[in-house]
Amino acid sequence: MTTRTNERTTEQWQAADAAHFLHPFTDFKALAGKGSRIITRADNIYLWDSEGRKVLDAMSGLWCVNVGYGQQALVDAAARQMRELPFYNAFFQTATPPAIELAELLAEVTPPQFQHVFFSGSGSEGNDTVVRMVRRYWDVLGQPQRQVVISRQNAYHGSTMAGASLGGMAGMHAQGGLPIPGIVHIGQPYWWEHGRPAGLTRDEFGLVAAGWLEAKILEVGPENVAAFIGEPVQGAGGVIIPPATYWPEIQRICDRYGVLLVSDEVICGFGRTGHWFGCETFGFRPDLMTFAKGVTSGYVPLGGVMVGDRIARVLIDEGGEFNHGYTYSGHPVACAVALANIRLIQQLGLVQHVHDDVGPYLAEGFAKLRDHPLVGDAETCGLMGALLLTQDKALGTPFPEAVEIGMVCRGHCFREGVIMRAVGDRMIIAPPLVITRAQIDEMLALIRRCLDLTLADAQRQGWLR
Ligand code: PXG
Repeated sequence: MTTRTNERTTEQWQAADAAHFLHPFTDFKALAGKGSRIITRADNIYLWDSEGRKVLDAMSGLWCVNVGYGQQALVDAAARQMRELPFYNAFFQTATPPAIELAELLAEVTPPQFQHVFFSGSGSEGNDTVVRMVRRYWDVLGQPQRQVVISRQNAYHGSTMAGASLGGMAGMHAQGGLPIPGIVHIGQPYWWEHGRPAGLTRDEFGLVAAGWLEAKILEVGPENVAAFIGEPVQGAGGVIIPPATYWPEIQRICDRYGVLLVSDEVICGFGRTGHWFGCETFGFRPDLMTFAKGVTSGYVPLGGVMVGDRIARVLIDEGGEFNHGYTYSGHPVACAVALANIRLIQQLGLVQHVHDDVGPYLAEGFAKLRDHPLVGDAETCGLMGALLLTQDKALGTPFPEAVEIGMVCRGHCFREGVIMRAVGDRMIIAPPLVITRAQIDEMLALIRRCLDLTLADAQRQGWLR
């Protein structure tokens, strides 16, 4: 196979990278001093870097390569569509076959209230569409003052102005004068942060955390609240899996005040949690669903919003022109790849594979990591998992922030050939859905080895209690 690996040396790639490429969420100067790792090819659940080192990708790229790397059906779909019709827009009363067929297939695989889709190029753009759409909905219904969208601290909804505002990342809000007006936040349903210190069981805490939504609706005034948005499981926030009581109570509160419910399924969608969509795993019925990532398994960019009947009927029957859209809304190549990807998920039975086989198998393996001296908690939902690293396992004491224990562990992962993300003191994974039991064993052995190396560092540095 010809690859780009040998076109330049690693040093040459790194020098050109440092000279010209500003990476997302990166300290530019620090990276330029250190040099990027250059990833040159991939197959199945493995990556190779420019030094020829093999790495097990336990993060599916960036939570997106659900069908794994190297799927020929997706490559063929892109090549065929590029030859036949690489681009045409959907603005001026036109459409292309792949976009129509994908809309039809999405209506089939999503929950029954979804019969319509609005396409974007990414998850961030999808969430911008959500804000425009919920405000438009209330406007058409003669309640233009219903503008406020309620979100949560430590949520991630993207990096555009609306996406970053909806998100609850303090570091993002600190740059660029965010959030924009009309977006407010409540606490996250993270038991370790709020529930455990208050002496609540997880299920008790789920109801308390959902109650924060009701309190915020009453504070803002129900007549001013357009929607509530949340990720079924917070991904970038550190795989925060809410108590089972949380989402049904959120649903009840939204219903009570007529507030629209938006599920951001950018990470949880397309099989990640063991159902097609996270809202099915947690038992709620959203009015809108944002998607991206897994819709194409990341092979090409595509995002969008599934529009539930409650909203679609108003916008279609009474809305007139909706002044919103992107050049790449319904991009034919992206839609062709998404079609091939979703059909492959169906053919391989990947949702069932996660639900019945590798999801429970990962849960079992993760539970065994609880015996490790550094691991205070180990949780999974489908093929998402998080290990909480604690200083004192018995007491669940966190490490002081200055220790940056997650970054220490991530460094070991990098060197040992497994990609995990560190979010504070949570080590998280979301491997491709095609992963096998044997590969889960391989991944867990690598993770345990990295935990051991981190423990040795902690003992040497006197970080343990
Ligand atoms: N919603 C959710 C729930 C996401 O996870 C977006 C929206 C934005 O999608 P786009 O396609 O605009 O990036 C995301 C993206 C991380 C990380 O560090 C997570 C994301 C993006 C970048 C980094 O875990 N999720």
